[in-house]
Amino acid sequence: MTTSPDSLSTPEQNFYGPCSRKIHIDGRLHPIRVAMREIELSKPYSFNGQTFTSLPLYDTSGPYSDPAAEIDPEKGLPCLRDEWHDARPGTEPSQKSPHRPMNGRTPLRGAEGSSVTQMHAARNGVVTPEMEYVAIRENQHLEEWMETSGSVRPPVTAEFVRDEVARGRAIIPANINHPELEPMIIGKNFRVKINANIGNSALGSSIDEEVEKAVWACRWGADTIMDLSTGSNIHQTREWILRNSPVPVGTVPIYQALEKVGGIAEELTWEIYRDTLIEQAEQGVDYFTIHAGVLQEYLPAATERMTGIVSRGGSIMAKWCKAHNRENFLYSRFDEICEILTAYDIAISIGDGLRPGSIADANDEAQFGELKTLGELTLRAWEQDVQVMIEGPGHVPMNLVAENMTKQQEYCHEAPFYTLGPLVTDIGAGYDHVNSAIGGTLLASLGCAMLCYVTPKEHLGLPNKDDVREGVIVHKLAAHAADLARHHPAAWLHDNIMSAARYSFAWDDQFNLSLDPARARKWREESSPEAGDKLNEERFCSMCGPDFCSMKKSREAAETRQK
Ligand code: IRN
Ligand code: FE2
Repeated sequence: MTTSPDSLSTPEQNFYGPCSRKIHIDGRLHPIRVAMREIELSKPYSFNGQTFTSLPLYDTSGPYSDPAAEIDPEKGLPCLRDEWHDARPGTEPSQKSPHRPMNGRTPLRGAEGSSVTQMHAARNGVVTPEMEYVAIRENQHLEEWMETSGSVRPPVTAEFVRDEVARGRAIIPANINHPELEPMIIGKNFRVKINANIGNSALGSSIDEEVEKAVWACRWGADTIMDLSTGSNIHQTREWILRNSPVPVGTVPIYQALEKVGGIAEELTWEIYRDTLIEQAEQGVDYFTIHAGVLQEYLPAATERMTGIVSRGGSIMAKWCKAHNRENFLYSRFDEICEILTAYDIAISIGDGLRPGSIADANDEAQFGELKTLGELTLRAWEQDVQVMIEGPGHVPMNLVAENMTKQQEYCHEAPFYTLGPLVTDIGAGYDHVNSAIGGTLLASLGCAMLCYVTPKEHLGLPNKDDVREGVIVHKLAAHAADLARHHPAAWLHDNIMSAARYSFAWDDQFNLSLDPARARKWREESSPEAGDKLNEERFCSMCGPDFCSMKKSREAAETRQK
């Protein structure tokens, strides 16, 4: 495999600029080192009696933002989690799948009769290294600031994480066969997360391109990625992505199962599906989307809709049910599926096969009927200590968004909600990433735990690397806006420092603190080409020019008053 030189190495490796550095915070309970990215500020900023000369930020980029890291996609990332669990209790080497992973590890599985899930540990009172990792990552180290900022949110301790996982209100997707992963948590009491979908289709893209998109998605801020590959080389593409991914990787296994039967839905069988689950489980996939709620009884209502069934997985299962006149095997075999998931600690993301694909179909009988079934399945998965999240819509007008959140929480017993947007209108083609971020911000501010990104190519074509960037950054923005609305103290601190920097014309700090520092810096430079080295000293920008800068004027007024 070849990788173009500008894609994985310096200076682009440090996309965040020279004032960003990698720091590590040691665990207290376990031998973990939690990676964060720290921004060195050009001067001190004070709020509530606390002074900041640097700001540690939540970081999804793994080794990819560490200029010192040696990155070779053929070798994959270091197996970080292997060092935390010397011998994983309750596991045994597995030979269930004929494939061997590129990292040279023999795949593990839970020994007969033992569950290796985070939920199982949590319910038995055990704080795992993964739980401590996410507690620190979610800004436990800003304790002092949390106190002085009068935060109304519960402090994120390792014990709090354990409790949230035990009661199913949060999940830590971390397959025991994905040791390269830096653990993260999805739940309404934590930072809002975003997922980036990548993967090839029958009509385009190569393994190289998909790995490059995955790596860049992590650099730009994706908290998880999903490999939705269809077409050729599905197994290999996923292998390369997993071995190079510091974030959890999700898949929709029915896509690969469908490839195995030549794309003919009627020919799918439980046995083919089961073997696909095991193949992917042993590679290290961290969560599976499973469309188990598409039941025969909901199909008539879905057929009468404006846009029918728009979920790929949902339409495959609906076709199978109709052809055989039998209940969806993902539903009838659900307990057996869960048994497989417990052996590898794979989280289930129960699919919304009947999500509305148009404004006209939002919040209809088919959608909410399925949602009730997803709640029933949640309880069945929890019986086996399987971690669950619930997928949500789709296309929903703003006035119907809130009802989605309340019904999901009620029907699904507070399991985390993971939604595609929602898109708040059907006419956004070319701008559907913004369309999705509008609905996503509202839903996340009401308690949605993770947003699935949408790119500008939605409804039009397979996204390329630039589309991935737009999609990730715009949804990061949505997630952060929701964190602010939900009084996340670390999010507020970030914004406060940014505004202080803006008010004092500290340009470098403004670039470094923004979600896309490279673009902010580039556009600023382009707007004042004549300024050269003096750019950083300018106390205005080309938007208003020197005589109309309101910030400049109001600062001058304040300074005159002080004299
Ligand atoms: C997220 C919420 N609702 C759907 N999603 C994502 O859509 C899901 O996680 C996966 O990435 C993709 C599945 O699409 P289909 O098969 O439901 O169309
Ligand atoms: Fe759509």
